[in-house]
Amino acid sequence: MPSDKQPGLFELYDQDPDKADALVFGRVANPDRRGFLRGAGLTTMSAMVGAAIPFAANMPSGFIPVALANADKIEGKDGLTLLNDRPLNAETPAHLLDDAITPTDRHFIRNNGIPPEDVDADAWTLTIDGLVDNPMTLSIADLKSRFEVVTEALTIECGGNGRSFFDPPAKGNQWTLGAVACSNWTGVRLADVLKAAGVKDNAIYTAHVGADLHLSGKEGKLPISRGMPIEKAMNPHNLIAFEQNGAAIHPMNGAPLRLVVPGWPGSCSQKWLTRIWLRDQVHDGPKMTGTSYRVPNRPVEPGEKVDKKDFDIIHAMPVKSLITSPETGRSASGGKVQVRGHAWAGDDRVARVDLSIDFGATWIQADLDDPVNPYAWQNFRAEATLPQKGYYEIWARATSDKGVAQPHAIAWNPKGYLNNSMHRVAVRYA
Ligand SMILES: Nc1nc2c(c(=O)[nH]1)N[C@H]1C(S)=C(S)[C@@H](COP(=O)(O)O)O[C@H]1N2
Ligand SMILES: [Mo]
Repeated sequence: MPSDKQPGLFELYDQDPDKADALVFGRVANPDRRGFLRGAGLTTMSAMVGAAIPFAANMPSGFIPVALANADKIEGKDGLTLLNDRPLNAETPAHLLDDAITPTDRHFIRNNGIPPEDVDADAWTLTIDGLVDNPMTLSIADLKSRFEVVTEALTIECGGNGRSFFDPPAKGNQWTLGAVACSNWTGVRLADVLKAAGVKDNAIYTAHVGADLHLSGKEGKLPISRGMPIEKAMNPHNLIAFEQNGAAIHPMNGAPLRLVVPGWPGSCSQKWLTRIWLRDQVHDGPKMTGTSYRVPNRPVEPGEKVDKKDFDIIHAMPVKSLITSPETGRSASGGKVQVRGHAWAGDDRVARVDLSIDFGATWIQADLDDPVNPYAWQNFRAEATLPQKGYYEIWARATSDKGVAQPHAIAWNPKGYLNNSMHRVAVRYA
């Protein structure tokens, strides 16, 4: 059992309803009542039932709101699949990611801890400190007035996207395909802010701090704090963002301020951002050490035990594509199928996307758009002709401008990261 085992609400209530209440609702004053519905669980609970809970204090101990027990709805999100409720993790089915720019209500959620409550954007500050000449603390208004504000479409993908397909399985959120999105993000360039702070020569790594709480609820204990080498931090497409798709960032996507570090594991993109600390060593915050967001530095056999010292920190994400139409399992009424999707390639560009309807025997090259800006996913489309009635699979394979293509099989690794094997969609020509 990993020490960071994080049971969900259903699991908790099943095992120990009183403890579950204490965790979700804070201290239970009266064993027959929840007392004050407040503290750690309230934001998440309200977000999940889609409204405030005026009579929360009357809810009996060990009682799960019926709306929550059937939770498929998170306020401001549409059609996401819930993988875990504590912490909240939800992904988007592939066919709901069809838009060129992912609407906010379809952007996945990956939380490691408890999001901050009662966020006040006007009072929010970001501190830049550590190995800088001018440590500074800036409000969001300061960021807007002191630095150029830019909007870019940026792809964020969780390092564990695709984990559910690993065999033997890997522990962690069982993401299928939908822990990826490409929204429009508005903010200032991280590089501009770091330059203004004056990065000292001996700074080699960033350390990111957010305002979410560790699941234990312990004050000052961070659920996640990751960083990146200073060379990546200076990439002009990393944003300190305060808007998502032209409006406020969704509370579960990091409002009011977050990092967006496209091309690298989503974990680099700290939400609820309060501090960026520059260090003269590789950052060692939670989820930076051990085997978190690391893969073996050599090919390993499925199921192989790998020594901790043989793991490297994941940098760029691999080349990948997603078929967003047709939806898998659909019937095509005629023999023609319009195929659409997106492709992306970490720090690189996608050079081509090929599709197969005959289990990889032959391939057709899809039309592929340029990215609207670097680090936006690229849209592709093609018409596939199914020769006769029956069952088909549509496969997509992207190739980067470095000539690297998606593999057929998963390169297995113990923690189930970086699954970029080809997406397969089932279609029946009926
Ligand atoms: N403060 C904070 N930032 C965070 C996380 C978190 O739990 N807390 N999760 C990270 C991970 S693992 C991913 S994949 C992305 C997901 O961003 P999203 O939830 O907006 O889709 O946020 C990252 N930033
Ligand atoms: Mo992630």
